[in-house]
Amino acid sequence: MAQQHTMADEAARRALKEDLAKFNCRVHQPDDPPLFSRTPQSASQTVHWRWTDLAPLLDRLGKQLTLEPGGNRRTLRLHNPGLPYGTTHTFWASIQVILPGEIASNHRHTANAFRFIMKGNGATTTVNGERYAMNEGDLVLTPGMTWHDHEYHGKEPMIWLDVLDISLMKSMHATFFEPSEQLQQKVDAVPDSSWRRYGSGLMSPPGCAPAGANNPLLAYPREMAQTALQQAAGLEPDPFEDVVLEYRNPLNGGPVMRTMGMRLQMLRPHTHTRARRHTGSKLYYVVSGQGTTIVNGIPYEWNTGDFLTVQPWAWHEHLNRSNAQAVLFQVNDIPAMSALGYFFEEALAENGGHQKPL
Ligand code: GTQ
Ligand code: FE2
Repeated sequence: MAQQHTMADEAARRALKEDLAKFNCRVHQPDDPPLFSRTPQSASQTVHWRWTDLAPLLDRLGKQLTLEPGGNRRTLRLHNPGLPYGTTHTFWASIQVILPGEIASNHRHTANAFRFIMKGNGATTTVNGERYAMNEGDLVLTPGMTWHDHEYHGKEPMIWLDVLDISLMKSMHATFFEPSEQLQQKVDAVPDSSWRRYGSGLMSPPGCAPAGANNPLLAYPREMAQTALQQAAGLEPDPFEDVVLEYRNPLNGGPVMRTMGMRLQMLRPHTHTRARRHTGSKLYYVVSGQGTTIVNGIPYEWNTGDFLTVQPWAWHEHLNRSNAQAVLFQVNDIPAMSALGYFFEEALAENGGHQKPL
């Protein structure tokens, strides 16, 4: 009886299919994949890019690709083979190569972007009239729809990590891109005013800190970040990330961008963190040192300059078996996932069972 019922229902669904199509309607078909999965099933893969592979490729990009005014930047994109595009389902990470004397022309776009300087010193970026230095280890922001251009007058090629929330922007069908008539913007009379107001992180001028405002701070220099991380090393360690700090909006303590979060993390010698999994994606860049990240049971042995992206909802834990500190820079999409109510995390209990919620 029940089986007859099912067969009749399946036949009815098939019969409906054609009639409904005329009206741009559908019903679930017996051979359609299930609407939901019990837990996240991501096509995005865990991917490890080694510095030893990237370095010669970047060298080749620098020698063979030209930087055209008004055109694309000279970038090596970290592509996730499980996805049609992007490093993860929300962001793109690329390594930009800029040569002495070059200018990356002024433009703006809806995608939020930031740069973490990998190698070299002496470039500058101008963001809505404010000019900031780009030196190794610095983080500089280009929030969505701000005008930006970059300039470099050093001796050696310079490289930095660019991360943009392009996949998220595309899935939201909100792409705008505007090139500028001018190669570069005019720099303000006070070229770094938001740094002068908010850069200390401790204090800011009275009356200019409206609660909930967008992050006015555009530059997070290496020196201050490293000092903060060393200070944090005196705290009780985080069980999942060891010593970890988040770059913050000085006005409200929130993440520095609306869609992406950035962290600096230190794995002290001989540490082994607990395993955790969460929705959303992240990418690690190894600033210094070496270690291992175990993702769903597979060990990824990383070294200075490597990148690792972790598949959403994959168990992962970190090890540093060496005698030296390892420092990781991390970008994640937790702010976007949280804002939408899609952020979930789970810890692996000491006894191996799942413990939730965190
Ligand atoms: O430097 O403005 O990697 O617009 C991709 C798009 C960098 C940039 C990228 C961009 C930029
Ligand atoms: Fe850009």
